Amino acid sequence: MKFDQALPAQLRAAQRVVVFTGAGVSAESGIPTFRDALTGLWSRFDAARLATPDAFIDDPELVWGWYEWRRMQLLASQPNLAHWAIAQLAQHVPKLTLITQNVDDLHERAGSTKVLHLHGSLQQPRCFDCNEDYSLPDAAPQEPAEGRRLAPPRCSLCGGAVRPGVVWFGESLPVPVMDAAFAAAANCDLLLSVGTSGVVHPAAQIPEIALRSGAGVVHVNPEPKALGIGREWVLPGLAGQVLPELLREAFNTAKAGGK
Ligand code: BV8
Ligand code: ZN
Repeated sequence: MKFDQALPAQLRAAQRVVVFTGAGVSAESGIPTFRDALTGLWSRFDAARLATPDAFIDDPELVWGWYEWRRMQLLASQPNLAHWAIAQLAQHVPKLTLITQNVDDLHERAGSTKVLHLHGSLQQPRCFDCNEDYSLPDAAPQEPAEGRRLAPPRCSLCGGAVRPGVVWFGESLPVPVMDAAFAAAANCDLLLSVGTSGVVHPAAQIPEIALRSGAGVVHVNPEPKALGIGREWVLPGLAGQVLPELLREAFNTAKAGGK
């Protein structure tokens, strides 16, 4: 891919870089995105119905089974070249803040640290009633026998049902994480928005916050959508191809990470 020459220079000169990722950054690891028409969870399940507190109250076994199935998929997947490139970028810029909407741990497994998880994580289940943390067994969850149903474990403190440690629709994002993410977006020189459809709020406001504070924003997506405000670059393509190439152009890096 040929980049507009100003972009690698902008990345080299940037003092404070934010990388903001969505489900698309994990797509090349085999994790279906929410809205991908072919494989997206949205089409296979009614994710909007399952990713809510009411669905869990209604049918805890269906919801817990779905999340354990997703966690099992995650245990069987690896970070892809996009995750490795983002972890490598942190070595080349003075300050990098990584904000993700994803509930997987692929950024951490590629070496990124202090990841701001706006929508929580599959790795941190807790009691639905008293919020007591629950530590997951090391072994992969068994594929639920009849399709996706699985009884959630019970809380050791109060006996309540254990729920996934994610932010469901209608639930507030963790305020300290959201504040840190919004502040980083408002104070950066350059924001890379990677693999997000920009549909879910309030996370979707992050690229606009960066643009309105004078930062440049780079959209990396096979179907990129510019916001039409301020300095934007639109890089149509897969994150696992575009990001390593951008780093090579900007910092003359070798192929990042991976086996
Ligand atoms: C809240 C955890 C208030 C669960 C998730 C304002 C306007 C409109 C609606 C609202 C609004 N404010 C609030 C709402 C309601 C709602 C909302 O946004 N609804 C949407 C659907 C309209 N928001 C909420 O409910 C939020 N809470 O506002 O609470 C409040 C305040 C105080 C007190 C109480 C309440 C909570 C939202 C969090 C929901 N939880 N995840 C789970 O994972 O099961 S969101 C879920 O969607 C995932 O986290 C996912 O990451 C996220 C966003 O989607 P994307 O990441 O963008 O993924 P998507 O599939 O959409 O797109 C993938 C993209 O990748 C595509 O563009 C594709 O082209 C691209 N791609 C594909 N392959 C690649 C690629 N890109 C690069 N490389 C590739 N290889
Ligand atoms: Zn409890």
